[in-house]
Amino acid sequence: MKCRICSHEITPFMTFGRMPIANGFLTPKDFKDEYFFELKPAFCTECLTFQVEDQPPPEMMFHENYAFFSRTSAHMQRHFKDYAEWVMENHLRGADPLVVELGSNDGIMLENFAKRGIRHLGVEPSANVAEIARQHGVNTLVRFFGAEAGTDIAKEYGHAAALMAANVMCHIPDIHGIAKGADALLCSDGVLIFEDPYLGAMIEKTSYDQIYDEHVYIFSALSVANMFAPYGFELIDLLKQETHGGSMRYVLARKGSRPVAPSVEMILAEEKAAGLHLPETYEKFRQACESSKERLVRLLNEEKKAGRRVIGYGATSKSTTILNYCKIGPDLIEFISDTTPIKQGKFTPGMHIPVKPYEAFAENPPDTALLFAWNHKREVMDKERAFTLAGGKWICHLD
Ligand code: DWN
Repeated sequence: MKCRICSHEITPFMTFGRMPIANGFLTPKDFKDEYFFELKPAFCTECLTFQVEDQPPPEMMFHENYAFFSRTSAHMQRHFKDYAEWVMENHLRGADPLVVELGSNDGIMLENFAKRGIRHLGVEPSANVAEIARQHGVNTLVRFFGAEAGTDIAKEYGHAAALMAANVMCHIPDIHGIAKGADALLCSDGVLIFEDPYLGAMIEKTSYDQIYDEHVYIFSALSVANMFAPYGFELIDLLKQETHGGSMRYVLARKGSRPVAPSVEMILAEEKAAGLHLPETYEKFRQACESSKERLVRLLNEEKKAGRRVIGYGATSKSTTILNYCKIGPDLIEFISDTTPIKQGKFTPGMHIPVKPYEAFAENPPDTALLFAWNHKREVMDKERAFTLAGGKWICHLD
């Protein structure tokens, strides 16, 4: 395959096997037509970008029934409020600045700008989540962002002081289109700010479940610097985040237009020390994924043998990779509890484990809970103190 960023010839270093759409929760009548593709990650030694080889067409992943709503976590609501306030304090200059967010989901971040009367626009391709954003007072355009959208928005609303994204950029194969759109939309000292699950954290934890259809890239600072350099952008700041199991916030501006923070040199050096630029790191990662799979399947079989009920906690997108890679089905996990109404009463993609409302977990607690929403561990542990104190056991593929 050709690298999506620099067109260098690259080869996947492993396969996770046949995968369905990660957020494609379905009913039994849809089982026979379920879409599958092979999930194969690859690393480009030229531009240092970690990416997946094949990705289903975007319309199959992001549509009016998209199953992920950012508001489902109280912790994430706090995070986005802090993110918005940080942008306001550090990066909004001039009178009446415009902020644009791509993939603004249900408006969880932009509502903080809306409440302060700051000019804002969300650009969100999934109509159902965009509608929720509008209900929260967030101006939202149902559209994919790219070169054309950047130009159109600049014409209609003027140039933006900040173009932001959270957990979105890594979903977009055409980063060149984003860079062109950012160039057309941002004013001369405007900033492009985005955060996504971080490659450094994924390699360190073997959190291979960050890899699924929607996540076409897992970024590092090294790769982000290479991606945007041809369009005249440079990294001016990097901030590690705890969200989504370890994320990075990247801040870019036109070269020379803003001072570069010491964090940039520091984190680039840290990434080299961790070997994120070396192919052997990914061979070790492949081995670590295989060991993690063996261990989880062994654990679940031991639970089954001991006659213990196991229930999954959080039907995350990430869990689709775990379940299908490890071939874990309803014989090992009775059901998965999830607070998202659109997932409830359906079955998980590929392995077809029932998804039930949270009440099903609370009313008849299992012996063991497999924590798929491990990135929300603190919030879940606070909520589930009674289960834990009563002897409920927690397991996770990362332990
Ligand atoms: O990039 C993406 C990230 C940011 O969000 C998307 N591609 C899709 C999504 O990924 P995810 O589904 O892995 O995200 P979460 O936030 O790990 O999903 C948590 C799931 O767990 C939700 O379905 C809600 C559920 N949940 C629950 O049932 N009880 C969550 C919490 C905190 C709970 O207490």
